[in-house]
Amino acid sequence: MVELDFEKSFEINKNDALIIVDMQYDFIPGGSLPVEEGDLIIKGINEIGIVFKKNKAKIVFTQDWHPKNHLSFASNHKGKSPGDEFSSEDGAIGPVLWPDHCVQGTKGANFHKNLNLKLADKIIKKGMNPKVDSYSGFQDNDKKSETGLREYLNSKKIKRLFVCGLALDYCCYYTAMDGFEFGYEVFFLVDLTRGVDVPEGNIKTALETMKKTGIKFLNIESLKQ
Ligand code: VGL
Ligand code: ZN
Repeated sequence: MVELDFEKSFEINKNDALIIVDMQYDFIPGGSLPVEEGDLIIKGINEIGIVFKKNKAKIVFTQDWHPKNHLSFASNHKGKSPGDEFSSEDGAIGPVLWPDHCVQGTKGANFHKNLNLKLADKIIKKGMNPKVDSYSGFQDNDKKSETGLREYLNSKKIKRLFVCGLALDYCCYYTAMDGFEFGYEVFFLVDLTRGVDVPEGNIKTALETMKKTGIKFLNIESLKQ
């Protein structure tokens, strides 16, 4: 395990944003790219959502939203299977290929019905370019185009980000790292995320890298008030 120091008690304010990453059917057990225990974090996310709302913070949901011909899908590469290593030169796709997931307009791309969508101030869709993946809620993997998240947060004068959702070692990780790079103070809500751990050890590496970078860690208890 990675040793994490948790911040203690916390007051949320109007310059904070809760970023709820990819809480869609395909990432939840029963979906096509299921994250183990992904369903178990829904209740806690709704609970802290109320705390953020009460304190006038903003709440953003991200949504993985791929066309059917997306090149992150193994099915779009001859002879490849989900989980196979694959990296395009510019970092646009990889380091592995995925099963088809979150295809626009399918049930798998929908937010889970138990998620309180009334909390959403903004929904950011990502991963629409068939040739480029977008793990981060901020921008494409090749860093050539942004999703509009940064513009939105800046227009609301957001200073601190609180990241939760799926999957810990992909979309949550990249969103948190970009948030830090873009100058926000970033808190990772560890017990409100779950990871895929592909390749094995990836969750540990993600946590270590975030810790080294200066991202802080919080658990639900420090936010409930
Ligand atoms: C994700 C893999 C592929 C995620 C999205 O939401 O973490 N992972 N697309
Ligand atoms: Zn995806």
